[in-house]
Amino acid sequence: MHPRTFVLSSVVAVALITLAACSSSSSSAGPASGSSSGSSKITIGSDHANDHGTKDATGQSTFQIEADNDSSGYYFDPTILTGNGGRSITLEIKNAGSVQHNFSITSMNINVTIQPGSTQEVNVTFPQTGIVEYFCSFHHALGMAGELSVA
Ligand SMILES: [Cu+2]
Repeated sequence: MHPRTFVLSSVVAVALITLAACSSSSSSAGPASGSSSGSSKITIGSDHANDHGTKDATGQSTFQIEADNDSSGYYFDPTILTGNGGRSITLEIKNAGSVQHNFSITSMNINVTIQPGSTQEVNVTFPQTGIVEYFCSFHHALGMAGELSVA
């Protein structure tokens, strides 16, 4: 091997190692910067949901949640609603966004569409254990989902 060729290949090897180190560090920085911008994701069942917080409805007979959209995406606020296991509650779902949204719970046969600026009431029951997922049928794949869980 010519000495100069050897030097060149060493430089390439070092460059490749540096690239690998850069790409692994930048991929770990991605989720961290995402959560600091307030549009972090949580996993609900097998879905990824845009997380806009948790609220507790323990002891309440009605509770308002918002279906909304902004520059960060499509979401429910709160995204996680906790309450008494097995207890029924009336949710007042307000569409605070600029487009049609929907509130669906497959296991309860709930599928309600809400116009922008409107509110729809829906009776739901908290699970005894685990979670029940709710989602917007229009924006489910974009992370517009949430869950009822036991406080
Ligand atoms: Cu929606």
